[in-house]
Amino acid sequence: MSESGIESVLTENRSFEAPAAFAKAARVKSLGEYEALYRRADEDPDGYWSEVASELHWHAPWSSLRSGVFPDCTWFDGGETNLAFNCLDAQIAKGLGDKTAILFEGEPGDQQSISFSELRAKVCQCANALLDLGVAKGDRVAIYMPMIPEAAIAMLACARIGAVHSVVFGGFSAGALADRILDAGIETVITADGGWRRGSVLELKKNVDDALVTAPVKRVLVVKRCANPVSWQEGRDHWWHDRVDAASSEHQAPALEAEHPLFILYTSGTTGKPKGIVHTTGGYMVGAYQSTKLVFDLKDDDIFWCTADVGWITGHSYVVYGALLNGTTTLVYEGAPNHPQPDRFWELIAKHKATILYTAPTAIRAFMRWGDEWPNKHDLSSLRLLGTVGEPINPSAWMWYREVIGGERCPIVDTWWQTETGSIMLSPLPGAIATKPGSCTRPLPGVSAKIVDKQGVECAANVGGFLVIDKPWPSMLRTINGDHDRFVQTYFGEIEGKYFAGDGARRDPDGYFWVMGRVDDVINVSGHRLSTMEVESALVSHPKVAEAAVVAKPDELKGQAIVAFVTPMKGEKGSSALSAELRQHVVTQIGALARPEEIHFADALPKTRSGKIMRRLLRDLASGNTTAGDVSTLEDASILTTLAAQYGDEE
Ligand code: 7RM
Repeated sequence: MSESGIESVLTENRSFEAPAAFAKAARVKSLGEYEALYRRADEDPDGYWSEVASELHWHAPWSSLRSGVFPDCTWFDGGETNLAFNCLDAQIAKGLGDKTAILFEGEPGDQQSISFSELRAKVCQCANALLDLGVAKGDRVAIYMPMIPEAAIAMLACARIGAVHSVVFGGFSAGALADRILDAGIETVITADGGWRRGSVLELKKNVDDALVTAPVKRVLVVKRCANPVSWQEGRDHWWHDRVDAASSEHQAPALEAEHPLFILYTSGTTGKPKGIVHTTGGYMVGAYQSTKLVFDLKDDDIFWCTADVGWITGHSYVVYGALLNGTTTLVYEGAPNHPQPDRFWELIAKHKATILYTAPTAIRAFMRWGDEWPNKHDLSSLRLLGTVGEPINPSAWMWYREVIGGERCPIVDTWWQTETGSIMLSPLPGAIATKPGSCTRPLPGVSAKIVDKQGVECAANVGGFLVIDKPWPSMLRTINGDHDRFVQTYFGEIEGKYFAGDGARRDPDGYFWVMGRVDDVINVSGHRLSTMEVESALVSHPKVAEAAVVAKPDELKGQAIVAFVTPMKGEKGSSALSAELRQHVVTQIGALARPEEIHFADALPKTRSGKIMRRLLRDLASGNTTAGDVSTLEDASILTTLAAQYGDEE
């Protein structure tokens, strides 16, 4: 048995109860209460979701709670609401006007505390500025910003006027931004002159300028963040401080139909082209609201820190919408976790008295490696709850998180979900569900998750299978932008009548879910989703490349690392210079997150008789000479390979 296998046996049956005081104060206080709530939601989903939705403000009530069946479901038909109104005006009406909504710290150390009233004023100003510039309901707006309050303000302003936002992570290249602008039909880009990252300026406006050469838009709104010189196109480019600061801070939030599109967020699938996942107003709002409240067991005085960038779904649902919908203070930090030193996160927690920390396993593994002395220098006693998301967490990182960051008193919520699901699907409810290191435990009330085989038959305990959701939920994606057939085929074409997430998982005899990883060609590098084909397309777009195959290998820090096998064009030779050139080419095409860790040159790639590249062989090759460490604990390679073969991407 491998070292990682031993660890998994040792930890699998360790379970941790929350401290009694935590459970006593929790919204859901015991396993029995959770199970009763779960059963209730399962037996009467309409009753359950209508109760949840009624806690929010509706300009007009829905006439039908849910219509249709997979894949074409709609929620709250006839209902009208406004997400930004619920995040802001409704909180102010509850008396929270003076409460801090956004607590911000920039990488250079600048701070802002923005109350709900102030945030509403800023959002209204931005909404009015967008309207003045000609942005209308239904128009698509790209947001390409650093993690500064203006990013959240821009999102909320779009939501307020019914413009559909598409946030593009600031780490994506100009090329990736251009692809998204074209696919989403973007007419307006909101950006900044730059953002701070490890002491240097991330040149966002410059990337926008480069993207607009091939993907022109009508207007660009630019926040001055770094006093960084930028080039300017009169008539197209507008400064935020000219337009937004001058606009009125009064704006009546219009009633928007529940199914009005709220945002498009691109995520990688199995092909070379990222998918524009479409979420709609009412259902997404209900999912983000309820999941934040239950999973993080929110209290009035919480300071909630979700470290994700707003360029990812986690930033959408938990930095911005879920927190504000619950009237919770959300902490926003602009920069790197190790700038100026590896204790920046712990310094922030101590300074701002954060009570909840929600971050990714890859970050936890980096902190582990940097050493306990960094967290130990700081008073982390304000923390009461910890969360993880984005990839399977190896039990040793989980234990470190619990002991060193949580002081053994904070429950850990390991939350499984996806861009497509909109909100958390599987997670412990802290206080009610005992945790096991590496398991995301049980489904949230209202979520019907199963492990099935290819025929859709439920697997026995501990037998690996496909993770599916077999009943509609409010925050599910509605379509893929511009490609409804692909939506139907991708998510509902694999397993009859069920939403297939792309992950392999098993359930233990206690009913706990253990997610092992993707069974398709999606890879997960530091919690970032990429497709092998996307990286392959980037490589073959280079003139010296004839053919490329990309696979992932286990990586102790990143979870998975990208390994590329490249056949150079006739007359070209593989060399370290070419390798460096190709790695840089991928960065330019997609972004630094897709940079291959290794490039191997080969005269030919191994293929089957039918001409398919034998990825399994390449995967074995790529992983063979590495020590798997404990990162592969959950990612039981053999089970995944078997599942992948059933799934059909292998010979
Ligand atoms: C929220 C997010 C989704 C993919 C998903 C999984 C993996 C996410 C966990 C996880 C194991 C977890 N959205 N994943 N959370 N795997 N345990 N708690 O990450 O669309 O970017 O990625 O991430 O493979 O399918 S995402």
